Amino acid sequence: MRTRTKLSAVVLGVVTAGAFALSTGAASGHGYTDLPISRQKLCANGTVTGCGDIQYEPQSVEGPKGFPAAGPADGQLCNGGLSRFAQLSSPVTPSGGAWPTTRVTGGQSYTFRWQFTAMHATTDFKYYVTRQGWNQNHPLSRSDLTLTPFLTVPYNGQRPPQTLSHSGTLPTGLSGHHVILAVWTIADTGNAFYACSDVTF
Ligand SMILES: [Cu+2]
Repeated sequence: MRTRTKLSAVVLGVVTAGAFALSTGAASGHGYTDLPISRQKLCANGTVTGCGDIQYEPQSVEGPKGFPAAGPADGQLCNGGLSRFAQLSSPVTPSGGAWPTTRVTGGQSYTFRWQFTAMHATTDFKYYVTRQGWNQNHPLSRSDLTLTPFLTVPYNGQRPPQTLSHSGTLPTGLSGHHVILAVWTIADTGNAFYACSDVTF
């Protein structure tokens, strides 16, 4: 009897640990930008079709943090290094068309917006943009980007609200199609969330 009690306590402990692992795993993906609208949100709202799994979980583009020194490999920046979301890094949509763009103006203020399904403790938000003359015919790589962010929003380990907006000035000297790479760096894990938005300056 004593043995059985002990055993069930052990079993209960294992089940609890398992449930905990499951819940932290499920919490692994949790935020995306919708201003300017990101590729994952365009897939989720049906504007771009045939995207695969990302249409059901636009918040899940989670990869290693530390970009640009670390982070996802070149060619996988827009999908956070996750092969099942590789469509996000393709220079064209799954049907072969151009990614829809948001019109923006260099030198003017823009209000960026994130939607979160899990409000993780946050180090900061950083925004990068492609250089003039970037290679638009391959998956986005470091060589395409100005590797100094044009906007950094420190967050000091706080948890953001469900919807977070912040403003910054868009860089000057750019024209035509560009990609803004938004990076949400988590304070208490080794990860960050990535979102690419196509814009026209
Ligand atoms: Cu999460």
